[in-house]
Amino acid sequence: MTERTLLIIKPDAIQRGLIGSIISRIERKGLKIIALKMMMLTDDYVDKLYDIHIDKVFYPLLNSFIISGPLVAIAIQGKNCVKIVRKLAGATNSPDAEPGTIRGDYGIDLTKNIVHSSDKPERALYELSVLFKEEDYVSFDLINQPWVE
Ligand code: FUP
Repeated sequence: MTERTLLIIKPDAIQRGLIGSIISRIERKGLKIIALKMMMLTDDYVDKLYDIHIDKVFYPLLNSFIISGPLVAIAIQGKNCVKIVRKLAGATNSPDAEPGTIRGDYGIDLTKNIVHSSDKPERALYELSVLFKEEDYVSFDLINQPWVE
């Protein structure tokens, strides 16, 4: 199967009206969005999404931030999309993120860092499975970009 990844527009970015700006960067890059939804997560979902961080000292702060408001979850499909979306997002710690990246342009904080993006293809499939069902994915061709799978 072609690679898929998850991008989450986090509650801080929603509050600041950045949904459109972030989605337009994905489109401008030429990536293919195959599912998209706005949702409020409960504790259980955040525990699943961030299972690898559940025992870390920063986890309670991260969890309460993620449930503090709505977020937008976006499934993206295409060759190398995990790496490409990570590059677009920029470094996790916003002050370290390069200008031109999403966090470099919009973020100043580590926890409230605007977006989440999966770091590996296998991890992406797991994270996507927490938020999407298989039938949520739309199958279509980008007719102006026949090279996008
Ligand atoms: P990333 O791979 O970019 O999602 O980053 P990490 O897996 O390292 O961290 C997951 C989330 O935890 C990040 F969005 C930021 C947050 N975090 C903190 O809030 N405090 C920390 O000390 C480390 C990470």
